[in-house]
Amino acid sequence: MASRVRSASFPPGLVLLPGRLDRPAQETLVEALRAAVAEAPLFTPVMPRTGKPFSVRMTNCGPLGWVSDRAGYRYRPTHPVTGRPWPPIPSILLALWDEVTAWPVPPEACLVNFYGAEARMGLHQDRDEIDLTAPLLSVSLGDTARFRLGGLDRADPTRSFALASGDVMALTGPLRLAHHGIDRILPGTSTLLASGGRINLTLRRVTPLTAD
Ligand code: MD3
Ligand code: FE
Repeated sequence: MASRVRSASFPPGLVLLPGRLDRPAQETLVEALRAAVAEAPLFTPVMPRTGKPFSVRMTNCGPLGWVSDRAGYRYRPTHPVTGRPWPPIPSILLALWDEVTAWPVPPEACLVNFYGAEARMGLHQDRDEIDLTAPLLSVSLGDTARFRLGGLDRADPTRSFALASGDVMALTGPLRLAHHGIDRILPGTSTLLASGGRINLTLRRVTPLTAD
């Protein structure tokens, strides 16, 4: 297989599907996201307590959206600025979730991260979801990013690899709580977004299965 990354080097629980979305599918998705962002504008989250702004701008689709402000990290059903419900998750993403994860219930949150050339995301864990057994699905669009993956302990060794436009990554099992971050964006590596930058979409299940 002509993948850019040897999947044999990955720990169990990580599935990387390089180029899973072809260019037309990426373009369709960007159009759907433009409509979503028109309804739920990108906002700049700030760190709990310190109020330091993220370099990444965000919005969400779906019944729940992830937000961060001085009060903390949490999921909420409405946009923090407009107060309106988040727009629906684009159907192409719901289909992708079914195909790749085969999880019995749909995702509740699609976090949309927008990275300009200078944006990054420090090493962190995602643990604000109540159901930590559900998989997590990530889709990358636009400029390539250098992604860093560590272990369950912050001090565990890390590895890094590239996430390019159209790449899809699923995280399951113990890896769901691994530390991870975005070291940097490689500007000019994609023509998908006319003004450059990178979009990452993360599909998440938030509430337990039994809540359905
Ligand atoms: C590996 N976003 O929004 S997505 C985030 O590219 C976040 O924007 C990154 O980390 C981005 O929280 C990475 C891929 C991802 C998401 C969650 C993970 C990888 C993960 C959880 C555990 C291990
Ligand atoms: Fe994360």
